[in-house]
Amino acid sequence: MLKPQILVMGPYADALMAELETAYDLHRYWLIEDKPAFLKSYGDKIKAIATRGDVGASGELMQALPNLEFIAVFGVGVDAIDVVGAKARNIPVTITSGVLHEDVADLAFALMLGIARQIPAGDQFVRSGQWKTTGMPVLPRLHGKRIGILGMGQIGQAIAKRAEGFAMTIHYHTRNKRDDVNYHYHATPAALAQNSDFLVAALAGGKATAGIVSADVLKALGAKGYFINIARGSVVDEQALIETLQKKQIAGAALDVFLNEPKIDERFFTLENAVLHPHQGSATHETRKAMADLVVANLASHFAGKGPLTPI
Ligand code: 8YV
Repeated sequence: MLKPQILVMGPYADALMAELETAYDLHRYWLIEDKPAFLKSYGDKIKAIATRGDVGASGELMQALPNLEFIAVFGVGVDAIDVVGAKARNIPVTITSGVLHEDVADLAFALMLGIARQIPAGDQFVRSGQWKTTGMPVLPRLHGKRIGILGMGQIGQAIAKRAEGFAMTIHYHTRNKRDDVNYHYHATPAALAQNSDFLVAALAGGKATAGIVSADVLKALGAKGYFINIARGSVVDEQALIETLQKKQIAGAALDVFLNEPKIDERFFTLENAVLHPHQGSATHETRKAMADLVVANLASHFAGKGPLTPI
């Protein structure tokens, strides 16, 4: 029997590519030079897209695939995918929910401690020999402070659980107040920021949340506040964030995500009050394996006629 043809949008780890290769006829979209010609010849043969949160799948591409049945995402973000178009065609979109939130929450705390206790600067301080002649400055503590979590999905809740361990007071904002959590709710992002020492973005990207961390929200966070982003670069007004950091109007920012990754705004490089990280929230061996397994399992379930396992 012929293997189903799948369009893989961006590279996966070798093990996942090899596993997919055993069951499917793979087309590596990122390596195809003449994409329009490819879509003309193969567009009607593609049954599924396997993609990543950061790479996505555009509406234009999906239109060139008339027999597309399924989209499997390696990741939880669907902001780069035409979800509305997929829904209109009854094409399920699956994500790797339930397996990456703990690691992303771990990284949020690494970043919070990294910026507040200046871990990268401390490393530099020791290596450069400065320690021999002077001491590092004394810094604000994290323990017992107020954390403001923007978004209270799986990742937000995993962050909140860790915050309990740090005896933090937990505040949050979501579009609608949740009945299933006991944290302090704020109706607007600005009100949340005003009540936060550490404001952590843990919400979905996309149009609905673009720039939700605005100049006003950063202002409300104040000169002693820190901003942490493990969500998407799009959720913050980056221009405002850079200016706010340049003018030291907040204490600092620790960022795992940016606009235009990996070619981010180079003004970030000059900011001493920022810790920068290359979008590594889910990048542990254990989680990447679980994510890969879930992509494989979702595709297998679909082609066995059993439907999606972890749809959005
Ligand atoms: C993934 C992410 O690492 O889940 C997401 O949306 O941003 C990350 O966890 C990324 O999608 C992998 O390419």
